[in-house]
Amino acid sequence: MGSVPDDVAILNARLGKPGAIEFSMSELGGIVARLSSAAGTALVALKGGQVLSWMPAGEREVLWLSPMARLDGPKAVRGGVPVCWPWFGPHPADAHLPAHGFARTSEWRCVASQAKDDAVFVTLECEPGATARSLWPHSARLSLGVTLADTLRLDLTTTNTGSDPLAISEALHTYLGVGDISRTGVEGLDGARYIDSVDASTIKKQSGPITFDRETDRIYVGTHAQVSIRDPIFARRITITKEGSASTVVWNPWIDKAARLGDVGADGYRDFVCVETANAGPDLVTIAPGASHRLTTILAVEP
Ligand code: TA6
Repeated sequence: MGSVPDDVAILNARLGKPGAIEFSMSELGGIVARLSSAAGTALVALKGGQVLSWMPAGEREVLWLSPMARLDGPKAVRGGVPVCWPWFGPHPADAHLPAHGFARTSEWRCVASQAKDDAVFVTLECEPGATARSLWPHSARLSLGVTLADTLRLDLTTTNTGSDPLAISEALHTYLGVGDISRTGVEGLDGARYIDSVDASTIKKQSGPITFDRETDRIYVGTHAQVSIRDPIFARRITITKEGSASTVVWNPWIDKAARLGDVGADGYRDFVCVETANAGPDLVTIAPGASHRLTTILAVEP
């Protein structure tokens, strides 16, 4: 048995819950918290505060994770639920800044844990380094609550600790595993308007379910709708309910963009769809000094 790194041993002593919450050094090269209950298991990395896995009891993995995922490099991990904050997509004013902000490449620390009945909770807080703080000269606290029950709930809370109003955009950029993207449908956005990012950001209106036969990258705006992903191959429906979110982003890179990204794997584009609980595009969030905003996504799986 190799020696357990001190920080893992300290985390387990302080925040571990036998049979429910265990910290370990992942073979991906970073510390992860494994949440377990009768309802299933989940894995949360301290890097980026990123949920990497959710397996409800008796169900296959719900989230997709890049075969190239590493927790010990500077790159964001592709897959699971990346935290896009304090901006979504390219920085609105400076294209040199990292896409989707710096939370997903920052170290986070676990500050609370709880296991009761069939629910297991951990709370993580983002610890942006000096570089991140230099990129974004504002004062805010960012926390992520992860609740494993028969659903998986993520609560991303921004607190404005400064003296000026704070404007952010954000997303819980969920990668959902599917049997075959070309057989997958996303339902619940019929009639919603969207920004089509692969067609000169043209504004369009959704008609019926979203299906996939090419690169698809859309920000549905002004919508609070529950969305479901119909997967006939895995014979399941994943439902996403959200709070504090006015946008839903739907993305699949398809063949050429997946090849350019380089960390999707051969044909990996077929294996996932991103349905993201967000505040993006025109749906900026402005937080008054001392106030907080919570972005919540709740995933459920039905046969
Ligand atoms: O959410 C869709 C999107 O904004 C796409 O435009 C694509 O860039 C994707 O996010 C992944 O971004 P990443 O920086 O993780 O490669």
